[in-house]
Amino acid sequence: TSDAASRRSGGGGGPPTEADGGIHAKPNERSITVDEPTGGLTAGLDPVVKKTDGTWIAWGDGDADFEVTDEENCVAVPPDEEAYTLRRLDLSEEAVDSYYYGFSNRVLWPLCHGFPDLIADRPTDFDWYRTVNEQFADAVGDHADDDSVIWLQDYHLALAPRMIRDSVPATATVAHFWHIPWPSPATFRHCPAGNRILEGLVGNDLLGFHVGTYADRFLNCVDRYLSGATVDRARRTIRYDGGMTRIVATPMGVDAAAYDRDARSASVDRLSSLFDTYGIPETTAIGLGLDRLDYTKGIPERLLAIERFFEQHPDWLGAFTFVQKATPSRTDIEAYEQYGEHVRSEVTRINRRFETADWQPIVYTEDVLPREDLCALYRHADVMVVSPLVDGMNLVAQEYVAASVDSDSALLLSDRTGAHERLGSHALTIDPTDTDGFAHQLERALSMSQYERSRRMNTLRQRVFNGDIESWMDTQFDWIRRIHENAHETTSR
Ligand code: GDG
Repeated sequence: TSDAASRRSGGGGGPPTEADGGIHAKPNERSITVDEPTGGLTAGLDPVVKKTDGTWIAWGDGDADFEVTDEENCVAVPPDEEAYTLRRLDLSEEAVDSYYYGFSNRVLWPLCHGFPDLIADRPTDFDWYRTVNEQFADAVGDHADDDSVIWLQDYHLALAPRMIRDSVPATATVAHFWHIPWPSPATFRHCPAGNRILEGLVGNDLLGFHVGTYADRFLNCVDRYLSGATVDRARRTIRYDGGMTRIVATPMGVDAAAYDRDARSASVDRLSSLFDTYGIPETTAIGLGLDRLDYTKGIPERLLAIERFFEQHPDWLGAFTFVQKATPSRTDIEAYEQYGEHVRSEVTRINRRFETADWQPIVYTEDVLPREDLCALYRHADVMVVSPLVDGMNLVAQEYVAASVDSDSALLLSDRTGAHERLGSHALTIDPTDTDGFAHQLERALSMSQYERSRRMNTLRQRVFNGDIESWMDTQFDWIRRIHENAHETTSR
């Protein structure tokens, strides 16, 4: 980790709600317990912030279920280590509806994932988005000094960087990581208040994306839509209003060593009881899907491919079971509610078509699995199917590889994920909308020789271990350190 700054403040837009997963501090007698997060952002960042001894600022819905330790609504977490300070911004129901379920997830999420038809721009949502970004900027101001590094996360905070930049000392560094894709200029055109979003983001000293394509699309959007900005594509820098923003592509990894360790210690008993609970016959080959119920994740397309696979290869009936774990998410938004209904009805339809008295082709659950069970399933699954229509990175693919300690399984990976840039050449690539090609790759994965499976998996494992969460964090903080030192040198001259 970096020692660039003596004090770090993180701005986390990711909400600590059940929907996306998060850090839940709960009363347990007089102590606090911290649940495992189930959203990619929080799952990835929790270990990072633990190492920085900083302040994590995140919003809550005003229903804090833990006692705050001071007037700034701060609490030390995790309680046994006190590794960082969590500061909660309590938002009203109306603010949550407009800021989170509104502009963040009815506008920016569909826009950035290339679903402009799903954009629903309700009248006051942008105003609330701006107000909550201001609240974050103010809270950062309470903790920042001239040596601070402020690290913002994700699309919930696009306006805050400029607000922070204008209010903290010039030597403080403002960095941001955008966890989802960035759209092409043709799609970005649909963004309400698009100018304000771009202007907000170029308030950062550093802006990171998972892959070069998103970084380049951002530069193209700024070049096209933000007048007064000077874009240097070769250096990936933007000059605007006297400041400079560096754009970088730094793919996020997972805590590979921890998944490896937990998969090795996953007991056979644990797996058996999991199979018992869900009625999975122990003798069948297992396929696994693990996603939030989100229209970007390609779950219905996956189910169609599984149906096609059984149609074309009836010898696998009763010999292959697909386990789909789906986490309901953002259910206040109609598109998500409808998506969930569609997925459930497709599972029922396909099961009715093929099931027998003692076997179901698709075992579907929305239960949150404890990490031990997740690692046991990752290790045991013969094929992991990661088939989003578009996904910024996708951590599940990398977790699966890290947990595949026996190197005897295969990964089917959509070419529309950030993860594909790193893992594509040794995973089995799929176009999620090509049902026949998808079904073919599934059959190929299941009938592949042990030699080829382990050759591919060993290479995947090397890549995931080499680009783990720690190396992602080191790369981010190397950039931050450079920018931070440069700012200090410039002001002391
Ligand atoms: C966003 C971007 C990007 C899921 N179910 C359970 C569980 N999980 C954990 C997984 C994984 C995480 O949730 C999901 O992460 P993803 O990366 O797959 O997806 P998003 O939530 O969409 O994340 C994505 C990410 O941010 C990081 O930048 O990769 O592109 O969309 O960690 O393991 N964990 C447990 N039980 C479950 O039932 N314990």
